[in-house]
Amino acid sequence: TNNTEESSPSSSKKRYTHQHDTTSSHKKDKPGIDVVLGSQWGDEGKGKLVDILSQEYDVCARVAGGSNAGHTIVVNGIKYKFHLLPSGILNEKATCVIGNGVVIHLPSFLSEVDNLSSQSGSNVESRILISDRAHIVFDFHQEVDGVIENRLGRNKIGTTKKGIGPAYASKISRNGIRIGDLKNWEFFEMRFRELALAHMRSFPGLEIDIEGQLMYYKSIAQRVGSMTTDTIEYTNDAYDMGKKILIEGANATMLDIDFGTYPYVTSSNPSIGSVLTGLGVSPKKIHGIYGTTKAYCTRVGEGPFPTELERELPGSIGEHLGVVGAEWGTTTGRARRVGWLDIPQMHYSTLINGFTALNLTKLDVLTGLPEVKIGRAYKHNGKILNSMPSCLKTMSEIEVIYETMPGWTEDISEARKFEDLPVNAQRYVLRVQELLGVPIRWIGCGANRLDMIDRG
Ligand code: 2SA
Ligand code: GDP
Ligand code: MG
Repeated sequence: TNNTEESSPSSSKKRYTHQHDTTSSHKKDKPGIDVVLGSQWGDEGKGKLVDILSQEYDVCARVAGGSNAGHTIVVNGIKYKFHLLPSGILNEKATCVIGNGVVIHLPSFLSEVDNLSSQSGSNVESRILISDRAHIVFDFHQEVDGVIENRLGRNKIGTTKKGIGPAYASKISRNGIRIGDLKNWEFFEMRFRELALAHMRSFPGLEIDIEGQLMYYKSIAQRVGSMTTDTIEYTNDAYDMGKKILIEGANATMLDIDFGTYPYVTSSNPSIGSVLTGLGVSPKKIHGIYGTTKAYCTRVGEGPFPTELERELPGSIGEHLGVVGAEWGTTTGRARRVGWLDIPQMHYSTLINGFTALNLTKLDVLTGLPEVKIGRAYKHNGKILNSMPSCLKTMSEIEVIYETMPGWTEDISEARKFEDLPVNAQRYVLRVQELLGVPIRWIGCGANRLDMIDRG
């Protein structure tokens, strides 16, 4: 069974009876928890790094967001797309945890599990643990997401319509329903009826088949229950046992409800804070914080994007980045907006997350451009800005000062060492590293698992 209460009673007890376990002999050897985060507006290629790194980890966890996220991984030419499953699921030795900070649409989750089980021919389900405290996204949350977007009209956020905002709204307004509630059917049923009725009252015209939904949830309750556990206990026990834990960030810092370009953001905290609030671990346990950064920039959905380029113009740089980079949403298929790398934005993201190393992805997409630009500074009303403006109006009026570097034409997909890169590509990477003051450890040279330079 996956149930922590049954599988590790001694370790749970130990934590409460010996709160200050500083004598533990393996303490100094503990590897700590490493985190992969999105540093821009998402789709930087977090999934690929998590897939590669996860081979070395025992536990791989998701801590925020829901099925809005889309992580594409290419292994031996086979494409895998994950939304709720952590990308570490491809490592058959890893246990995957879906933390309390995640919001879960169970029909999507179960079909993702079933698809991967048949695709991989292995029992994926036995390696998944879902937090009993994670909130449920219902079908009506998804419908409401669409209704709200329609109401906003031209001011729409451009959400994925996966019900993320409405589900977090239920959570924050304290009438949400959690995965663990499925283990107590009467309570679940009562809460579901109340929540559904409240939504029908707030959104006239919204129809919810309450009895049909209850039948569905009753039919899956046992299956979900077998994956449900107290993941706080599980994760902290795993840490105490010296197991290596990797966290896969979903979405990204500029989409953070607090730090992003509000209101054009998602409804969670996809930056470093979600590791603590979305999994229940102490910051003392965090070790590596790996920021994933595209060698250029993309954004899907509405909202400010200072370094944006025109994508639709035939023969333009924007078209090159969009087409060569295959920049279409993993979840919705929407064309992603594209632009140059934005240093002020990256400074802001580095400040918030404290990256210990960067993963610079999709460098290969810049190949063939005669010149490569870097957004170096923001100017507003003739003055250079020293911080990220919070005001949308200011953001939309920003002028970006660029630095231009010569491009390269050589194919870099086979590069496996930094020295394999053409000199101009090396210069670009080193310049970005210099501007950000964070070591660029990994460099992405293609979509495949192996197309990566690790500078160690
Ligand atoms: P939501 O659905 O409420 O979270 O949308 C709010 C904003 O957050 C953006 N968002 C994303 N941005 C980039 N990638 C995401 N995942 C998919 C992908 C997106 C897709 O991997 O490509 O397929 O379109 C993601 N999820 C949410 C969203 O665009 C809104 O701006
Ligand atoms: P995530 O949400 O951050 O995990 O990123 P997505 O999977 O949504 O989008 C990144 C896309 O870029 C995926 O299609 C990846 O297969 C692809 N990708 C990742 N790294 C590289 C790279 O270095 N080069 C190229 N060409 N593609 C990459
Ligand atoms: Mg994505």
